[in-house]
Amino acid sequence: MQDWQRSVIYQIYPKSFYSHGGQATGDLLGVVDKLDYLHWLGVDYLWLTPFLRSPQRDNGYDISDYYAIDPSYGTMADCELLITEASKRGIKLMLDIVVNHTSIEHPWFQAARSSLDNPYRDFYIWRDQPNNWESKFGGSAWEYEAQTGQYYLHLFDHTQADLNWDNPQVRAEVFKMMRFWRDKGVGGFRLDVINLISKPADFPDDHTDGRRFYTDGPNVHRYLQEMHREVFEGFDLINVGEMSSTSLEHCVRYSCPASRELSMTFNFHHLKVDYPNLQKWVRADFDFLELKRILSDWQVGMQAGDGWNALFWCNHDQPRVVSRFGDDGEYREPSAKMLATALHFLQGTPFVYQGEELGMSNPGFEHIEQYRDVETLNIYRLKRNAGVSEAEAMAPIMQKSRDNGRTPMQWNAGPNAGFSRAEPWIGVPANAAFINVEQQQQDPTSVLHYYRQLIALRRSEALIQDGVYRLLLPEHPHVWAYLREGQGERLLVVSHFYGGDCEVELPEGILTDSTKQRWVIGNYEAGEHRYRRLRLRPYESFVLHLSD
Ligand code: TEU
Repeated sequence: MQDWQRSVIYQIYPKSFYSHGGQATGDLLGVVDKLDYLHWLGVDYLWLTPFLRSPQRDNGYDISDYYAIDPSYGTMADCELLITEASKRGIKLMLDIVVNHTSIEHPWFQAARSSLDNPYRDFYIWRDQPNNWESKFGGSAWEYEAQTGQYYLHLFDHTQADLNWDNPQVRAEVFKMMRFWRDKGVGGFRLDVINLISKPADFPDDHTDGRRFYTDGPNVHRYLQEMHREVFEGFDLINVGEMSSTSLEHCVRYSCPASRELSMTFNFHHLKVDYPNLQKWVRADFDFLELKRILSDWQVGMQAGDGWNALFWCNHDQPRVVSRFGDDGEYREPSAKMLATALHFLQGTPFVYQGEELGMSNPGFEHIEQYRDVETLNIYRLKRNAGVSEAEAMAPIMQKSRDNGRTPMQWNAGPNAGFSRAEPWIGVPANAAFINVEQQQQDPTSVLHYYRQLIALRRSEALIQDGVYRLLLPEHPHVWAYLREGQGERLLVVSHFYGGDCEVELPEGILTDSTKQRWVIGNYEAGEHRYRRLRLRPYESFVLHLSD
């Protein structure tokens, strides 16, 4: 195991983290202000979502200058200060690299769109006729450019034009830019939708939205190996690829050390268990057995192939996990802790998304005017134009909008949750009055203290890194139980995913009279478990270290 494999990464959405300048949006100096908090929490890396120059149509995932800080976030000097101050506390910064596409305001696109023979024309993907692929944000994936009479590809918003990675000049520019940031002292990169960069040459029509043709596309592994040689080789960097609609086989290839591509991969299969027939914009309960099956398959498959998982419940594109797979009412605290336990004992690198460590919940915004996200607004407009009623359009948005995870970090019970002196760019949930950092730091039984313990355990319990994963009771409809096994010892992790009481019977041989037990962590009081038959309370979760 390498040292980084014991680390925990904290994700910051700077727009909603902390405003040093007292603005509507957060800034880089705001992150500097909170470094002592992050150090106290114990995290090793900070992944900041994009803060480079951008028209902010997709909150920074639409970059118009890879070498400049967006003025709303501060200056290059602020960024350098952040890197230095973080490093004094043993924390490294991970930069979010968005190179599947640029903003259409990027000078490359501005040049490209100006004429058919401009040298930058081939930096993007142009066709005389569009195929029938759909944008991930709704509508066609092609936009017509009247000036040159062709369509350009955009897998996301029409202001995010896809780069043409088959052009060696594009790759050279991307690698040059990454070396620039590497040399500034960042500790790694998070690569946005990096498995979508290689498109098939013939752009075939599809009977669905087209993703099967460009996901894990024809040259993607070759391009990532090239990136590894050109940027990572010989440097102490960790790199996580965001893999959209990917497969286990590809993720093993992206992340196993022998491939020389990336350190680890994010995938989203476990976060589609509330998408009936893969449809996001339908309100639905989650399928617990499917959740357990998917996470288990990935544990087993990545272990077998020497791959490495990025582990996460939350990010800036997802609703809050306590509202999603837990209970954000009566059992908010135990369910937030249970979900954390279930995830943090898996093999891989856990990511904690700002506010998750407090058990922050979805804000429950009922009106479209409260939403800011381009995807949400696009979907709302498409649905309403198609005649869907207001109530029907809003129901899935309230459950699934990306804005659920983008409300300001709740620092204290004061005005604007202590996020800024000014009114924030997006609403603050009313529960900031009792769910906030200040209150939870003072309470040793809080969700926050629990996360702090989990983060520390990753360094002290070796089995978390290399124990062999074994799923127990695969068919149990309410409990996820697993082992992480080593020589003569194992961790037993039991998590009850529902309110109410429940009984489970562990398979024979796991808890015997001669088994030595050590309590590791749990969300109710510490205790021994002498019997195979367990009675679990609402959302109860615990971990025991067992040895022969
Ligand atoms: O997201 C990629 C992605 O596919 C999603 O998780 C996306 O939000 C979802 O499909 C929408 O239903 C990344 C970024 O994390 C996201 O914020 C950006 O909007 C997107 O890429 C485009 O850069």
